[in-house]
Amino acid sequence: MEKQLEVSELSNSIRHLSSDKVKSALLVNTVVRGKMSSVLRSLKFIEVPPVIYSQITDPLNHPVDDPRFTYGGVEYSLTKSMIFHKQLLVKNFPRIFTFSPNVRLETAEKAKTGRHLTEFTQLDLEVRDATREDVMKIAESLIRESVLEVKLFYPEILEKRKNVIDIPSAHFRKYRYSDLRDKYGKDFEMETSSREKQPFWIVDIPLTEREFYDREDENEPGILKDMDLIYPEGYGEGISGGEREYLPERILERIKAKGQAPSQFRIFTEASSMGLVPSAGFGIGIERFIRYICGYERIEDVHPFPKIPGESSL
Ligand code: ASN
Repeated sequence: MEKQLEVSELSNSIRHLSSDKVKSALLVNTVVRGKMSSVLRSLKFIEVPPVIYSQITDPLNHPVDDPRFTYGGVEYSLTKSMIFHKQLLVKNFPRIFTFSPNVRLETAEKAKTGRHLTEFTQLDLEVRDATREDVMKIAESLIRESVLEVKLFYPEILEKRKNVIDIPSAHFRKYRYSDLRDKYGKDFEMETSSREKQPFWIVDIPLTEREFYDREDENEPGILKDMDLIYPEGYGEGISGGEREYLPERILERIKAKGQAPSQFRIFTEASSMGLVPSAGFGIGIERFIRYICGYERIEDVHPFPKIPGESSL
C-alpha cells in the first residue's frame, strides 16, 4: 500500500492553510501577480498560457526525479521550466510572459534550505532580440514596482522589512561569478547573500554550471551571457536567465558538451533547425519572492498547500 497522509499530518496541513503567515503571503501573492502582469502589459508583453506537460522540458543543471507518464503511447514529462516553449514562441511573439507552474522533485535534503518547494510557479518571460542587460532592467522594475504596490496595499506586512522598503530605484549591484567564487569559495552564493542588504546580480556564469541553452559569450569562451538575481539577508537565489543559444549547430554542440544525449532533445533540436531567433529572458520564482518580501524563514509558509522536498503533502 502506498503511503498516505496520516491523520495528524492532515490536521497539521489544515491548520497550516489557515495560519496568519499564509494569509499575509496570499495577500502579497495577489498584489505581486497583479502588478507584475500590469507592468509587463504596459511594456507590450503578451501573456501565454502555461504548459503543464510536454515531450520536452528543461533538463536543469542538477539532478531531480523526473515524473514521466505515458498517454496515447507517448511519453511526457511535467514541466520543469518552459524554456524551450518560450524559445519557440518568441519567434512570432516578441515579448511573452507566463505564470508557469513547475514540478521539480528535488532530493529530500533540499528541504533544509527553506527555499525549495517541489511544486512552484515562476513568472517566465522572453524577449526577442534582447540582451541580458535589457531583461535585467525589466526584472529590476518588476521587483521595485511589486514592492511599492505591497507597500501601498499592505504596509503592515512590510513593517519589519526595512531593507525591502529601501529597495533602490537605481540598478542592483552586479558581481562576476568568478570574483565571488575566488573571494568566498564554494559557498559564495549564500555567503554573499548573507552579507548583502539589497538584491544583487551574479553574471557571467561558467558554461559548466548551467544548462546548454544559455548563450556563450563570443568574447569569453566558457562564460555565458547569463545571470542570477540573489536576494540578500540569506534568502538566496530568486531569478535565473540570460541570452539564449539559437543556432542549431551550436545547440547540438552544447548538448554534447554537457554529456547529454541529443536524442533526449530531438524535438527541440529539430525545431531549432526550422529557425530560432536571438532572445533573452528569465524566470522569477513567485514563492521565493514572496518569502523574501514577507521575511519568512521557510518557504512553505508562503503556500497554503506546500510541497516540501521528501515530505508527504496534501
Ligand atoms: N526560467 C529560466 C530561464 O528562463 C530557466 C529555469 O527555470 N531553469 O532561464
